[in-house]
Amino acid sequence: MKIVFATSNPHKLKELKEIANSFGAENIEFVLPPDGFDPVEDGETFEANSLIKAKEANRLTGLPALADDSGLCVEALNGAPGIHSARYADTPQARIDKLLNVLKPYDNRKAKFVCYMTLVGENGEILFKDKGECLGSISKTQAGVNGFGYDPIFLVDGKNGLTMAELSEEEKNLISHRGNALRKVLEFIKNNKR
Ligand code: ITT
Repeated sequence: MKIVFATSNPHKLKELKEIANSFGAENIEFVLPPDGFDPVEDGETFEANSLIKAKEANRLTGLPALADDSGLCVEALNGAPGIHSARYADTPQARIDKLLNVLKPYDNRKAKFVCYMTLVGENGEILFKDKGECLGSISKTQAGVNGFGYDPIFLVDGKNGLTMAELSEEEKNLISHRGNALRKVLEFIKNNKR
């Protein structure tokens, strides 16, 4: 089956394909939305924004569509940057620098990555939605070059002080918010034989 993955973020697509392959979902072909895909993400939650993206990709293609709305939620900042993670500052490095700076006065560094996925069918109807999380904390300095976004400052719980960017792709996908969310979607698809 063909599913359009409602994203403009190439890092998400790469991870999605790797997670799907290791799940054994070779029967699913993920394609990207056409040029002009630029949904207005004006929802107030990850859930709302993932539905907006999935519906827009479905509208443009007539295909079933899957969207990932994700971000980093920091406890001491009441969940910020949260749904604004992609727009917290102008570049990935500026976003990291800003967060490290804002968090300087705080002892509580607890944080989590959240990924909300929504799958809509050919007619735009919601087939499945669920979320995945990955718990950790924000480091004081950045480390590692793998992954993307905030990975170099996210210390993964249970990984002996390693940041997400110091894990291999396979290790990240096994424990990441995206991996945890996508495996639920793939289970749903498998059980519903679509
Ligand atoms: P699309 O909306 O086109 O899918 P986007 O990057 O704008 O791409 P989001 O609105 O969902 O996507 O914002 C997600 C942001 O959260 C992303 O740009 C990163 O800054 C951060 N993020 C999400 N998952 C991450 C991960 O696995 N590692 C590091 N940062 C992540």
